[in-house]
Amino acid sequence: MAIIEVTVPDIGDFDEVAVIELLVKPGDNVKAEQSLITVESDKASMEIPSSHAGVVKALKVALGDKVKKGSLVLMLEVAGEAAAPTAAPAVAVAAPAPAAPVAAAVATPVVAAASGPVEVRVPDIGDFKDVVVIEVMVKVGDTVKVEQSLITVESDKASMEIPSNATGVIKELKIKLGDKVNIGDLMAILEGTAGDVAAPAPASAPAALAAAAPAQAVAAASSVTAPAHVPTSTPALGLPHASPSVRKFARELGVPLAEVKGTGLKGRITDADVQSFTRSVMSGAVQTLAISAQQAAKPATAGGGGSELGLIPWPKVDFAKFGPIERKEMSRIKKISGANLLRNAIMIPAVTNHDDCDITDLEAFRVSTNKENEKSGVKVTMLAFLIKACVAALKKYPEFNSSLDGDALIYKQYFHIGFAADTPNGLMVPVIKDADKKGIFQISTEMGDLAKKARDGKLSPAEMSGASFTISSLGGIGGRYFTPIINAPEVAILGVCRSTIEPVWDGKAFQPRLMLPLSLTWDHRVIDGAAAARFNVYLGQILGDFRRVLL
Ligand code: CAO
Repeated sequence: MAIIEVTVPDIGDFDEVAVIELLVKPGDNVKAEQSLITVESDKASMEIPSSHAGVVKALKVALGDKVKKGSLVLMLEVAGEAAAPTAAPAVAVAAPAPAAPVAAAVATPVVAAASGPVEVRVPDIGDFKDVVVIEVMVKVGDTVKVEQSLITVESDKASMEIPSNATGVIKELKIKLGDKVNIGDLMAILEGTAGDVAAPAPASAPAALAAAAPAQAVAAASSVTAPAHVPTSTPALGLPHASPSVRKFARELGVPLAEVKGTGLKGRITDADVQSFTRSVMSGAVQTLAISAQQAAKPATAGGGGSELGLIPWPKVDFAKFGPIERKEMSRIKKISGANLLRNAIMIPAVTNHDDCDITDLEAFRVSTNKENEKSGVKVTMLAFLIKACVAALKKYPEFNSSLDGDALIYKQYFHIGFAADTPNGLMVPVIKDADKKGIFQISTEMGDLAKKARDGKLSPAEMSGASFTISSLGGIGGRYFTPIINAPEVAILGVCRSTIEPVWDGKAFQPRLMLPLSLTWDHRVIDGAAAARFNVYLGQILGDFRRVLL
């Protein structure tokens, strides 16, 4: 056994790059070529792999450290007396060119351009062939400067931005998303503005491409120096799919890229995605997992002990003094939903209106419909009718189908209805998408499927997101009324309990009618009491005579 030092190899022109990810920890068994850390400049990111197989004894870098060629990454225990050099790893980006031209290229002198059209071509990008254009960062009419990134290309090992070697206005773009490019390909034609041109273009790799340089140093790397390779931008190691500049942007804002949904090519995360995620978090529409987890980690009953709100501390009681007890950790779902419920209960000035509606005829229709369709295997419950009735009421009173966005309201023109489902692991809220476009049977079938998935713990995040209004039905269990908590960023939720036969005065006599108790909770910042009362009355009218849905 021998302990060797693994250091950062020649990483081209990168003087000092930040460590943005630690991919291993002490005690880990690593293979030769396994990536150890990810480093990043503003133009490229790359992984530094191990040159040997062994066990990590000590990490010598921390997140945020700046490293350069020769910096110690970690101590590795390797088999054998002396660590035998490993063959230069098969780094797909290895470029045969010596390091010198790259360094020279970075220092490319900028010279005055002749006025008139200037062709901007793909420079020497090392061994890369047929790399795909995954992002075009400029458009015709844009003024670009030397070194400004024009496109991002991606191979299976790297993503990198390709900058302009000239200053000017883009007259023509010669590439588009999805194109495959090689050295020398024409990217754009600029109208030079008596500006600058870096000479000579194709042969010189610009700074952004220095990411390809580390591989050039591989052959020269000592036996204990880890060769570098440029990482794939596919999230093989849990890395989100994003270009280095987007990663940098996200890091500056503190945005967890793993939680951002990419809308670019192949789900790639763009600057706009990071901005829109930031806006959603700021408006309260989205909560990062880190914040959810922080809240969940606090005592759920105490909601963080109360100190944040200036309340007296939550009582601490030694229950065992009073009798036998058993302590059980809450499920993950309960912790996360608890944190969300607590926020919603505290943050929303919520009011609940209770009402009853006559569903005698609808129940008779439901029972006869189920009888007629006994063989189909689809059973219709009152909840399917409630979803349809709510859609009609949401159309009539659109503020119930809205969300607050700062001082504005977002009126949703879709009707995605969440329904609370009781599962062994806790409360989950699957969503019937586009309920306005679906019939009662389809809604019932989807509800059955989603409720089963919820109970089996198989609901996907997509199946639980996007609701514009939620219904919580305890009708199958019992009870009279309750005060459901709004599922932010929605602004209202309907609670339903078990229907019972009640004596209802018809002007002459009491009649036995089947009455359904409704509890509508609404956000008083958005909805007024009168609107809530009208919503319930209208809902009752529809449930009382379902033909009104057609009106
Ligand atoms: N009044 C009277 N009976 C009702 C009723 C009502 N309002 N709603 C449902 N029922 C009946 C159904 O018709 C069914 O009767 P049969 O067994 O005779 O056919 C029975 O109650 C069971 O219904 P169900 O609960 O299986 O079906 P559903 O469509 O009403 O609800 C679901 C589905 C997934 C929402 C439900 O199973 C569930 O999980 N409910 C709990 C929701 C919850 O926990 N809410 C609280 C959230 S806040 O903590």
